[in-house]
Amino acid sequence: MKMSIGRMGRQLLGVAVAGMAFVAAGPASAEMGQPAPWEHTLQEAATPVMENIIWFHNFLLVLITVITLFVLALLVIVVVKFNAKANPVPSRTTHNTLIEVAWTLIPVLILVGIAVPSFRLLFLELDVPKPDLTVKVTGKQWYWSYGYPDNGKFEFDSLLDKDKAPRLLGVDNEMVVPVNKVVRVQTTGADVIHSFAVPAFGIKIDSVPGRLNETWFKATKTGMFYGQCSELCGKDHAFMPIAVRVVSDQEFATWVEGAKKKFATNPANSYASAGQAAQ
Ligand SMILES: [Cu+2]
Repeated sequence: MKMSIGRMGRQLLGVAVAGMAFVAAGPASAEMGQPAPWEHTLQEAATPVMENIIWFHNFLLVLITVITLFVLALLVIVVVKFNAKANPVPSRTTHNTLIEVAWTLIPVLILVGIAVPSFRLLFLELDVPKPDLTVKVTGKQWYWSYGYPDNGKFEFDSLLDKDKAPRLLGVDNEMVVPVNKVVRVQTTGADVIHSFAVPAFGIKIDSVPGRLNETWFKATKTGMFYGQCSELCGKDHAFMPIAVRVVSDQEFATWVEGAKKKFATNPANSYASAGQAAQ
């Protein structure tokens, strides 16, 4: 099979153009809160924290690009202008006070410029605002359990549903939270270390046995948001997705009422019903 260079070039160009069109269309056609084909950016933000993470990411990307291009330009100048052929008699200069002060001070200023927004973001992530509700998330081999201590103390398990879309992300019982409310997530591990992560919310926190870790999110958009266990926890680590459904206040109240009844027979809830009976 012989192919002329010109024809092969045209075909390659066609493939490249089609590929680029696909990349451009990918994220636009993708649903929020889940990965998309050909995705090359971060998932669209659904919380103020994630908006800040995306801003910081883009800020650093511009900064390192400019620095890398600057260093590359210096290298090219040195290679072209000062090689033995172009510059047979080298200069004997060893010190230049101005340039030495500059190459010390400018990097310091750049680092301070990175540190300020970096620490601001860290405080935003780690300083939990006054929560509207708490969800206790327990990582287990290999599924998640969600408890609602503020809304009737029920708890339920959330397992992968193989027949549910999106593939390997759909679950039988989703975690449900109200929109525009500060949700405090308290997480622990029942057996080994797991990690609770939802990219669109900008959260990822280890679920460690014998320890209660805390994070928070305030989802500003309704819909389904997916994440995965992000700490290698055993053979089914890849099959314990996190599915969060963000709904209106009213829908949340309705769901709580239904969930209290639906999960009443869950053995994990015996402590809650015992507590209620005593009251
Ligand atoms: Cu896990």
